[in-house]
Amino acid sequence: MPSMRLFHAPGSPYARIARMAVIELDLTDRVAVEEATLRDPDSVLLPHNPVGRVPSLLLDDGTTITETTPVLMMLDSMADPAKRLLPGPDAPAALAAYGRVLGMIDGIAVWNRELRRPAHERSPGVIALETMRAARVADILERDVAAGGFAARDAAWLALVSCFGYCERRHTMFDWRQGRPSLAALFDAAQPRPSVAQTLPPAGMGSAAPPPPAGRG
Ligand SMILES: N[C@@H](CCC(=O)N[C@@H](CS)C(=O)NCC(=O)O)C(=O)O
Repeated sequence: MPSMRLFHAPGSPYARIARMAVIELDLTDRVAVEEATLRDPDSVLLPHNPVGRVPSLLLDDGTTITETTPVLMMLDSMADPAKRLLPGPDAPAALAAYGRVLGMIDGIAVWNRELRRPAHERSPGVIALETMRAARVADILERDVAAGGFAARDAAWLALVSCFGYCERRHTMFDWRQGRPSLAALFDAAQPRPSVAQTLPPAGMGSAAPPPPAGRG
């Protein structure tokens, strides 16, 4: 019986990184992955984590770790050292790649949240800023992947696959594949891997979700 609980929401790109990590690190028999509702006063998560965000990892001594990177640190510490996902300061390029993708997810999350507001509450300024940020970072990621980056299956790779998996299914407004063939190829090649295939987010983001472009989804 798993003694730890990883709370997640199926659509969360952050929680997906942690869910993928549990599979990549062979921790499925030690960590139970449980769905939690978000922004819900009755959520199973709140008694353990007042922040109320996923991923959250509840340890067997009652400690709850919140935020993706600390959760990954804990999961890494439980795994075979040869499989560890988080780069250390001795690998600054890998650390930079991981941070860059996390920053991209933050921007996409803000953009997506803005689109889910009623039309009269949306900020065109925020949408314009996040649209530009996402395109700018994705262009650099395309360059990085074309130059051989993201070849290792580390935390940056998990974050990259989760980020664009979110765009692909829940933020279809962003046509991230356009002009980014290396990124698209890396993403497509990742799909059969069990950690990816078993954690696909549901399609759609609610009533404001634009339909995916023809031929996708
Ligand atoms: N900085 C956090 C972000 C996590 C996050 O924002 N998760 C979202 C789901 S994508 C959440 O739990 N939202 C619930 C809320 O904001 O109340 C991390 O790295 O884990």
